[in-house]
Amino acid sequence: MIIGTAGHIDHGKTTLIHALTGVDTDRLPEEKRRGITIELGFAYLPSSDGRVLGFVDVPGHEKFVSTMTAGASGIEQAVLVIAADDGIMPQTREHLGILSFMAVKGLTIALTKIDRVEPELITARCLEIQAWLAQTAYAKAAIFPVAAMTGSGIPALRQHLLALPESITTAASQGVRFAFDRCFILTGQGVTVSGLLHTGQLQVGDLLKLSPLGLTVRIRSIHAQNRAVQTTSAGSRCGLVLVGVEKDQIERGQWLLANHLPAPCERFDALLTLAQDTAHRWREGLQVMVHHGAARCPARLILLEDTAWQPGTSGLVQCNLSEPLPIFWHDRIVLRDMSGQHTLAGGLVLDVMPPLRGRKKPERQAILQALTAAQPEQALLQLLRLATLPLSLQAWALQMNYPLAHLLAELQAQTPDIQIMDQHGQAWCLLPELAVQLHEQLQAHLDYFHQQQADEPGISCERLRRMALPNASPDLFSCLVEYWLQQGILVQTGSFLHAPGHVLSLTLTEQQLWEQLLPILQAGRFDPPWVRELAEQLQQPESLIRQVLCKQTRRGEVHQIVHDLFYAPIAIQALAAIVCAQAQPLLNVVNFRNQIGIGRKRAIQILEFFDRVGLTRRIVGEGAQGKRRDERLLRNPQLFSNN
Ligand SMILES: Nc1nc2c(ncn2[C@@H]2O[C@H](COP(=O)(O)OP(=O)(O)OP(=O)(O)O)[C@@H](O)[C@H]2O)c(=O)[nH]1
Ligand SMILES: [Mg+2]
Repeated sequence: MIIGTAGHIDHGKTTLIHALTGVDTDRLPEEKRRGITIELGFAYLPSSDGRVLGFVDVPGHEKFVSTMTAGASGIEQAVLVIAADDGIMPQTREHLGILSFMAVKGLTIALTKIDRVEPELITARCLEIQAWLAQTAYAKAAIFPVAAMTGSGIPALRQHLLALPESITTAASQGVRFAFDRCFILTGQGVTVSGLLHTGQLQVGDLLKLSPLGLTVRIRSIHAQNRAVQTTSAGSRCGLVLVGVEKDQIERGQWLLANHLPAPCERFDALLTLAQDTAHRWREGLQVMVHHGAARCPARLILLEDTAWQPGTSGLVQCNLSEPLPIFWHDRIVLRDMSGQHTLAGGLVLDVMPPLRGRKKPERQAILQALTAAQPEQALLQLLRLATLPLSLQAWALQMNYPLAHLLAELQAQTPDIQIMDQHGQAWCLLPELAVQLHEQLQAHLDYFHQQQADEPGISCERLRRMALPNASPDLFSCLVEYWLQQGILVQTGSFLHAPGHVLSLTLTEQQLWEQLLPILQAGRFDPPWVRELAEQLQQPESLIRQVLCKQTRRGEVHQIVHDLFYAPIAIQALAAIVCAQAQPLLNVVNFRNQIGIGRKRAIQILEFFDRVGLTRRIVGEGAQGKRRDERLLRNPQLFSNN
């Protein structure tokens, strides 16, 4: 377990860590000369049961609050150091605020330098500290009066820290997120970074993504507490020697991420809690410095709520970062002013893919409120209750950094009637109420369409989407169509979608004529007669022949190649099979014509028909030796295979 420190300058953090562990964490010459901590320091305390406590020493100087913030990121427990002679000072307050913004769970108070004050003052300080803590989230924090120089009180504090319980998390099953605060060249080894593994498990040889750069790096070796190890898991601090990156490409504040995790984001919505003592005026467009892990980035704020924005209150905002950061759902951020003098607020990240439109609408605020739920499945369940469209579980699993299977299992355990539509691993999910509502919506639009266009056999998928559910993405809609087809709510004939009861029927005369036409077209195979020839052969008006064939085209019974030229399905299937066999993956027009044995002009007309319906796509351009290229690429080989 890692324990952070906090506290005003010179209150004795470094001396206390030395007394607890025997390690002097102020190792830089400048730190020695000035007698203050500038960079983060680390020390380890092994316990008799084999566990190791890691301490992060942070600077107390007001100029280095951002370094302290980096040190407080991702830790569970902290020791707030308060010198008995000084008492509560400005950075005591500011650091405690940062610990609570970072959601550090447990706090212990070390009242140091008690050798410098009278015993009455120690009691008075304890009372003073208790009264102050009572107004914060750490009212129950234990206070240990100590003198680091003499060792008085140190054993009791050490024992208390070693006995702190480690919380049980699911972090090990999540994707790797490793934040580093130091990078250097380790002699004889190479580029090395050291930091905290927030989630996941690391193993020598793993390939990770360096974020936000996007480079892939390999872990050559892992070093924890001065020895090489093969693996390490969430919650531990370690050093990693990397392959595949130069020293000048890495800097403190970057992350190493599991390869499947999403790209960094530039915009996110968050719930802010304003610092107790901030006098800042909160307004739309306010520029602030966002601290995330060991990274800092300027951002512009959009206030999503009409609240008072008073000290200590909370409100929803959108942060627009000047550079992308690898932020995830429920990450903690700290907001400071641009000059780096004041801590303004802390934030809980709610959505790293906020919609561009309607960001201040009440519906959106309800969604963000739902996303404040502590557990991912609780948040998703509430989102499902608010949803007007199926939810992409895949997208949420990524921004929450939870395994999809884990989320799915939790959701199904809580709501057994949840419906999952799985297409290409997308896993869209919805509650039965929404399924009914979407079905009604679909039916109303289909009924209206069939009423208005009684002569049409149905509607294309894209047109139906724009009509019935314009807010659904084409991917989601095609998944819904699949689902409705399976349920028999919707029927597909050729490329047309229609209501189950809808049939475009022929009159008796038309039906009789069709029964004569089909065998002629089938016999014509790759070169069937034109409408004019059919009219002559059957002694019928051309207009009637055309009318029947057009109607049957719409019903998917025959295919129209060009005006007045129709092919029987059997011929089209045979032609499509030739196309599929020849396209490797490109199809050459000349070869196609030679094989079917008809004129070049007709061969092209047939291929243009296949382009139109989506079997092939035409590719024109400059070929080898300056020859003009005219070829086809196969797009959807299944199109005519099961008709
Ligand atoms: N008498 C006495 N002096 C102490 C005690 N703890 C620390 N000091 C002295 O206080 C001074 C500051 O101690 P540090 O441990 O460097 O304080 P710090 O909190 O780490 O300071 P920064 O890192 O700069 O914020 C040093 O001169 C220490 O010797 C203590 O318990 N008793
Ligand atoms: Mg120090």
